[in-house]
Amino acid sequence: KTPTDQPRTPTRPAKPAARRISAHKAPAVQSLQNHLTFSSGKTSTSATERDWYAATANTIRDHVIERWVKTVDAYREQDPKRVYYLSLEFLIGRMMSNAALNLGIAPEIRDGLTKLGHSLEEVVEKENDAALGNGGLGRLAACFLDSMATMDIPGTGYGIRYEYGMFRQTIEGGQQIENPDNWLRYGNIWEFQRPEHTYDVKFFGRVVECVESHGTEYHWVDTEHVVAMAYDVPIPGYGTETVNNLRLWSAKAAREFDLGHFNDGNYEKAVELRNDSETISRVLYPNDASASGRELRLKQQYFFVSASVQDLLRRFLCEHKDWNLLPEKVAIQLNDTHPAIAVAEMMYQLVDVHKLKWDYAWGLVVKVFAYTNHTLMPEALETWSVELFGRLLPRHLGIIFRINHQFLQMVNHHFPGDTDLLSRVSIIDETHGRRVRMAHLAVVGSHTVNGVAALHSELLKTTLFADFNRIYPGKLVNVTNGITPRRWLNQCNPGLTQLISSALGDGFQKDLSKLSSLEPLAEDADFRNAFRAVKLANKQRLATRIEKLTGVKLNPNSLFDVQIKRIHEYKRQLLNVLHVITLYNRIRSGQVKDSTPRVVIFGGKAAPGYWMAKQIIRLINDVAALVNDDPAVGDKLKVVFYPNYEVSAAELLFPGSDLSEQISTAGTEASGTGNMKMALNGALTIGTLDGANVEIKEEVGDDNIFIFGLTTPEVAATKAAGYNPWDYYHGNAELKQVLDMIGNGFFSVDEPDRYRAILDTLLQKGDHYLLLADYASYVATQDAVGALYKDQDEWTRRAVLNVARMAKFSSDRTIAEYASNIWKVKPVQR
Ligand code: T68
Repeated sequence: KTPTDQPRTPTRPAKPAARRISAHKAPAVQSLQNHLTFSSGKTSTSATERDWYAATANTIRDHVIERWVKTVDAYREQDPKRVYYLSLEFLIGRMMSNAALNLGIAPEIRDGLTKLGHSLEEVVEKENDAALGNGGLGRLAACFLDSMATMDIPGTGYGIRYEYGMFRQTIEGGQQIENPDNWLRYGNIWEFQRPEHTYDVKFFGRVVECVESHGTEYHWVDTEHVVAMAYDVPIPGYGTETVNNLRLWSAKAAREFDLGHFNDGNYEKAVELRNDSETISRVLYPNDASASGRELRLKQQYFFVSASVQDLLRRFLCEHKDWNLLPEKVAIQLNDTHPAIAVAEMMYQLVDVHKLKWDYAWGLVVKVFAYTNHTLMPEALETWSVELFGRLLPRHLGIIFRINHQFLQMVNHHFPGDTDLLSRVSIIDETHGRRVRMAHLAVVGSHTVNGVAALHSELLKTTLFADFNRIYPGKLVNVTNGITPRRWLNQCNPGLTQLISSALGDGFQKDLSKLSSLEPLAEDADFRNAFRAVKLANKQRLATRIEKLTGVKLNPNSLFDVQIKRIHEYKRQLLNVLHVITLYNRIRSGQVKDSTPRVVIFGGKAAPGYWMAKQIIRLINDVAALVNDDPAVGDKLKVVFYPNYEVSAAELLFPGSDLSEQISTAGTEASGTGNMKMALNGALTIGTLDGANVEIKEEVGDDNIFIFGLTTPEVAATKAAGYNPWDYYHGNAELKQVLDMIGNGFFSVDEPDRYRAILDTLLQKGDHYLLLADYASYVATQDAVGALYKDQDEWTRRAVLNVARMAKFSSDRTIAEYASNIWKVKPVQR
C-alpha cells in the first residue's frame, strides 16, 4: 500500500506533503496565502471570511484536480465499462469538507488555517449547499457518487446545473415562506465550465417520412434548438486516487441574438428569446413525490437526457468502432422515471442519427438501461399527455408508439387474448385521455428494474408491477439503499469518529462491517460513558444552533426526539404532533409527575403547492408557540421547527438526535435513508414496519428498536374491512381530547377554524394514512421510549449496538450490488 491508500481521519497527524505524489508540495499555509492573493486578489487585511473560504476551497481543489486528471487518463487508457447515473437531482450539499476528508488532508488544512488565525469550522459555514434535489432520491444519487469514486468504479453522474436549487424555507408567522436559492451568487469553486462540450438539443418541429430503397427514414425538421453546455464537478473518492465526474448541463441560447429581430431594431425581443431558452435550467422543481404536469419539466427532462446520451455516445465512438460493444462499455441507470425518455432518445440517436436498424438498436438499448423505482404511490407516477409529448417531441412520440406496438405484440403472443392485460401494461394509457406512462417505458426499455428496500421491491412485484413481473420474470430485483459513511459518520460526527477510531483503529470509513467490533464495547461501562459524552456534546452543539435560529433554549439532557424529512401526509408528521399534544395534556393535567423531559424537533420542506403539508408545518409552529411559552411545562417538553432543513442542517441534526422518528404508514415509504443516518449516529428508532425500517430491525435486533403500528397486510385488511376513524376517536379519550383541541382552535385562537381541514381529513375524509388506527400503539411505544431513556446506561448500550450493526446500510454495499448484479462493472485498478 502506498501512503495515499491509507484511509485517514481528521484527528491523525498531517501526512508530510513531500510524500504525496503531488505537484502541490507547498505547506497549507503557503498555499492558502497564495490563493488568497492570486485567486481572490486579497491580502490578509482586506480578506473577508468568504475570501478565506475561497482560499481554503481552492487549496483543497488543487489536490482534487491533480487526481481528477489522472483518473481521466487512467479510464482512457484502460477503457473499462462505464456507468452513467442519470438523475434530475443530485443533493450534494457542501463539498469542501467532504473533499478534504476524502483526500485525507483535513488535518493539515485545519492546521494551516489555525496558523493564519482562522478556523475551519467558521470558514466551512461560508459555503452554500448545492441543493440540487428535493429529498431522499437526490441525496441517494449523491451518496452513490461518493461510493462509486471510493470504490474506483468508473461512474459519471449526469444532471442539470440548476441556477436555483431547492427553495430556502423561512418560517414567518408560523408558516412556510419559499425564498429563491441563489446558490451561485458568489460563484462556485467546485465547478468547471466546459464550453467545448456543448450539444444541440431540439424541440418542437415535425417529422418527415422519407421512403428510401433501404426502408423508411424519419427526419425531425423545423425544430427549435437549445444548447446544453457542460459544467463538471469533481467527485473525490475516500482513501483512493480516484476522482470521478459529475457532469451538469446548463441551457444556453442557441444563437446569441435572433438576427431577424435584431435587424428589425427589436433588440429587446432578441434578448428575450435568449432568456426563454435559458429558462430550462433555471430552477429545480420543488415537488417531492408528486407528478408535475408542467411543460417546462418535460423540457428539462429531455434537455438533460439528450445532452447526456449524445455525450456518452460521443465518448463511446471516440474509442470504438463496433456498436456490438456498446453494452460491454456502457451501463445507464435511470434514477426514477424522470430520465426515462432516454430510452427513446437512445433509439433516436442509434436509428435516425447513426442509421442502425431498429431491431438491432433495440437489442442494444435494453442491454444498456436499468431503472430504479422510488415510489409505489399512484399520484407520484409520471405520465405525460400524448398531446404535449407529440408537440414537444414529435419524433420521440413516434418512437415510443413503435416500442409499445412491438411490446404489446410480444405480450399478446405470450398471453393471447388477454386484452385487459394489454391495456394495463401499455405504455400509452388510453383510460385517462391518452397519456404516456413513463414507468412502463422505463420497465420495457430496461434489462433490470429495482426497488430500494426489500419490502418495497416485494410490493413492486405483487402490486404496481405485478403484470410486468409475469411478463418479464426475473427483471424485478431489490437493491436496498445505503448512505455514505464518509459524510454521514466521519464528517458530520467527528466526536463519534474519534471514539470509534480510538477503539477500533481506522478503516470503518471504507469498510463499515468493521463497526461490528464495537459490539462487545456496548457492555463496557467506560465506553458507554464516552459514547454518552459524545452524544451530549453533539446535542449541545445542536441546541446552540437551534437557539440562534429560533430563540428556543433547550436542555441538552432532554430526550431529543427528531423527525426530519420532507413534509408529506404519508410520512405522518401529524401523528407525531398528536403525540406531542398528548404529552402536553398529560403534563398540564399533572398526570405524570416524573416524565422524561423531551425536545421534539421537526424539520422539512413542504412542496409549495401542497396545501395540507403547509398546514401541518403551521400546526407544528402553533403548537410549539403554546407549549414553549407555557410556564407549567418548562423543560418537560419543548417543540422546535428547525427552519430550512437541508444537507448541512442534517449534518448537525443526525449526530444530535436520540430518537429517530420513522413513522410512515406501512407500505408507503419506499425505503427511507434518514432512518439509516440516525441509527449510524447512535439514535434509537421508533418506527413502523415500513421501507428499510424492516431491514434495520433485522440488523439491530428486536430489542434495540421500537416498532409499533399496523403492518402492510394489516393496513390493507383494515381498509378492506371498512376502516372507520370515528371508532378510534370515540374509543380513546386522550385521542379525542387532542383532536378536539386541534378542531376547536385551541392552538389557533385568533382563527379557530384554521385546522378544520386537518380534522376533516382525519375524521370526515377517511384518514387515508391511518393515523387514528396507529395512534394508541404509537403513544404506548413512546411511553416505553420515555421510560427507557431514564435508564441512560441501558439506552446507551442499545444505541452502541445500533451503530455496531449498521454495516449493511453503507452505500458501498449498495453500489457493490449494482456493480456486480446490474451494471457488470469492475473497479479500475491503478
Ligand atoms: C424517496 N423519493 C423515497 N422522491 O420517498 C424514499 N419524487 O423512501 C427513498 O428512500 C428515497 O427516495 C431514495 O430511494 C424521493 O425522494 C423525490 O424526491 C421526488 C422528486 C421529484 C418527483 C418525485
